[in-house]
Amino acid sequence: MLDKVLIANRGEIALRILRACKELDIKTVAVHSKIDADLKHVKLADEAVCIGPNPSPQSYLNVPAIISAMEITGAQAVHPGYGFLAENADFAEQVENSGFVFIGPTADVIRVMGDKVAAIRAMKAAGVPTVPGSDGPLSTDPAELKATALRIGYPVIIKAASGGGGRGMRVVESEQTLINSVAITKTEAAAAFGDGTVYMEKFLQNPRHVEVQVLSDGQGNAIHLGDRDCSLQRRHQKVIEEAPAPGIPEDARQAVFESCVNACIQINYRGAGTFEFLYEDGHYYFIEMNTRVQVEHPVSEMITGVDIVKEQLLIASGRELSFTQEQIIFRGHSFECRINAEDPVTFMPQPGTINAYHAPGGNGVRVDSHIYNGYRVPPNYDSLIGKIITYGRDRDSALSRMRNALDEMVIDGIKTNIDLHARLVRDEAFKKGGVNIHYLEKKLGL
Ligand code: MV4
Repeated sequence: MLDKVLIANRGEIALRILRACKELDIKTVAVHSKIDADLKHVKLADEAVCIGPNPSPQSYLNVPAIISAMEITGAQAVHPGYGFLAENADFAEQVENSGFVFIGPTADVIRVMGDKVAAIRAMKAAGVPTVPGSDGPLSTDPAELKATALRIGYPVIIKAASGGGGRGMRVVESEQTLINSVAITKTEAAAAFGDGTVYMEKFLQNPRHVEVQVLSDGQGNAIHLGDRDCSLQRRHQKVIEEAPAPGIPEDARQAVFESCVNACIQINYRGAGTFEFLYEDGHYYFIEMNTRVQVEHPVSEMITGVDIVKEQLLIASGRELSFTQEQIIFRGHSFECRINAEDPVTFMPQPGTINAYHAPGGNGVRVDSHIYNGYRVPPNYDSLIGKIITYGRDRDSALSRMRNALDEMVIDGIKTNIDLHARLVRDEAFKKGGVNIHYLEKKLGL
């Protein structure tokens, strides 16, 4: 078993990782920027090291400082959380080359998944359903581009191979704008990612975002923890997630779960991972794989009873998976509302001091948050300050617990999106389930 883990993150996920380490009797090292010295997990960790000034490039993205902190404290492994260095293959490689354990997949698997063209190729080869597309990088030959788009059928979408998460994409409605759109997307991708490689897919007009959580030990064992629906989003920022994804025929779900598990075994995947799909008209289309723990992992934990972060630590310790697929029992329904420190009208981040905080509670209510009375939300990082997660034996009871939890929660001193959530959980279409990725932006009039 690992004996000391360095947590290379901040906020609620750093606290989540600290709690999992403590349950497993693993010692913890918190690393933090100057302004983050008062973070809850920093206070609770066995050791804490300030790794640099507030801007994340100089602290949470500062690879030499993090590896030095591992050396100084004698940590054996690093948990990257999400964001920051979590999907940086070069970081994973440097960690391993320095003789430490990166809690996640191998650097080469992270690299493959970071290249969307390579990721789609690998998944298609492993039997995961993909979007009809160019099946590789686009050439610059106009005739070839036109032929590819005609074969796929308009509208098509041009995506940057190094993009992902909504960055570096352009929809093309007809041949008229095709050549120009490819050229612009290539130029933008080269500037943004240092890689102008682009590919083409059929553009799906009204899909849902459905993702599959997997755990794989890199020793030939892989399981899935079912799916999550993350369609309720604004500008590629998820707002509410739920598990399981509602209203999908059971045979189609089970088939896609099986394809994800098979793919994990085929690529010898190690750790927790997420297969992202677009789901439209009864069909799944793989778009990306995330090689990290995700913000919304708790909803999968609630319906399976599996502690995903603990499993990450056990896998990194060299253990085989604690569960077989047959031992995973799916039960009930779970929602997660992401609580952000943001202006309710402009959605701009709203840093400031929390002068009163009352967390909701009761049966089936979980709050993952690092905030406390007097905590100052710094202006330097993401505006996520916590998550309310509810569980119920069915979707309606999980949702009614969420309505109560949102009404109970008080955060004074800063603006938050709690009122937006309170409205969304009362929205008739949302209550029915299965809204698509455009629903929230349309509702907000964007
Ligand atoms: C798409 C798509 C429609 N068709 N690909 C956006 C984020 C990135 N992960 C992929 N994205 C999309 N890819 C095809 N072929 C629509 C989106 C998309 C989207 C996807 C998931 C969640 C929210 C979204 C919002 C806008 C567009």
